[in-house]
Amino acid sequence: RYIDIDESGQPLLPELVLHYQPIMDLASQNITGFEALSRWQHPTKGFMNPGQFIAMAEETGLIIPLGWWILREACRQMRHWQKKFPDLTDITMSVNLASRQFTMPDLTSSIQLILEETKLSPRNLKLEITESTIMDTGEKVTKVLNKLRSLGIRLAIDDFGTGYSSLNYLYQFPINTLKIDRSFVSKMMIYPHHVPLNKGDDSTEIVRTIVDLAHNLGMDVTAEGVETTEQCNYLHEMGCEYGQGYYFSKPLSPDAATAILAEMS
Ligand code: G
Ligand code: G
Ligand code: MN
Ligand code: NA
Repeated sequence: RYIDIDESGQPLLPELVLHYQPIMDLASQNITGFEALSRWQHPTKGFMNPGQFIAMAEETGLIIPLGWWILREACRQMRHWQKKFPDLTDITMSVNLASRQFTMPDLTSSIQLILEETKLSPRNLKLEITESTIMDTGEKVTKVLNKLRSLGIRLAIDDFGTGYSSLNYLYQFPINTLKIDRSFVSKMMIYPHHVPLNKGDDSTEIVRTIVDLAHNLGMDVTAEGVETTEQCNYLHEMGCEYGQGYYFSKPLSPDAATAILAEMS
């Protein structure tokens, strides 16, 4: 079996749950998708931050079975929502792929099995791979990305702007979306409300440059960490297509996300 979990489909860690953060179309203000984010409610230690336990799971190798469970659960949830709300044909589920998952030799066949098992169409799945994972993977990265795209899955580069992208590579990659890291979004000094003290304090031109770069390479853009109306409007004016952040919604429990979808349809 490709996933090391018991037959009931329960995760290795019963306290692991997925929450779902809406990703909004900045023009229509509709939900275009969700990002699945892992949450670990430890029975005695309380809430554990995914930044910590994902890094630990990467070190120990546990990320492999855990990552497959996360992917399958997110696909299952999206398929469930599509059955419940038949209008949701274009909505996408974004799932983070850890570096160790991305470099697995059976990556594409395992993903294909999960899609077949959950009956989710590949066009409704978007994999988020960080800029550093993509740039650190070496020669075979283009082949892996092309294979994933040929299945019909969509691809996003996560945390864009924090790593060191080679533009020579970037333009060859079959990427659909650049996700601008939230550190750049939060440091946009938007006139006339914020006047930067020093030139380096204002990331507005970095954000504009990333948006233009993405469009010139045929990619669309999602801004992370949108927290204010001003950021939302300004990003939309710059041509950024999608936004995600506390301004729209925090990551939601499955029930809370279901309630929002019910309201929409
Ligand atoms: O949800 P939160 O902002 O606390 O997440 C912190 C970090 O953990 C983010 O970088 C996010 O991408 C990562 N993360 C959350 N869930 C997952 C997951 O299911 N898989 C992987 N690989 N990373 C995740
Ligand atoms: O690295 P990644 O993009 O996967 O991280 C997503 C993380 O960002 C999640 O842990 C989520 O909780 C967090 N997040 C989502 N929206 C916001 C926001 O508006 N502000 C801040 N500070 N964090 C956010
Ligand atoms: Mn992400
Ligand atoms: Na990010």
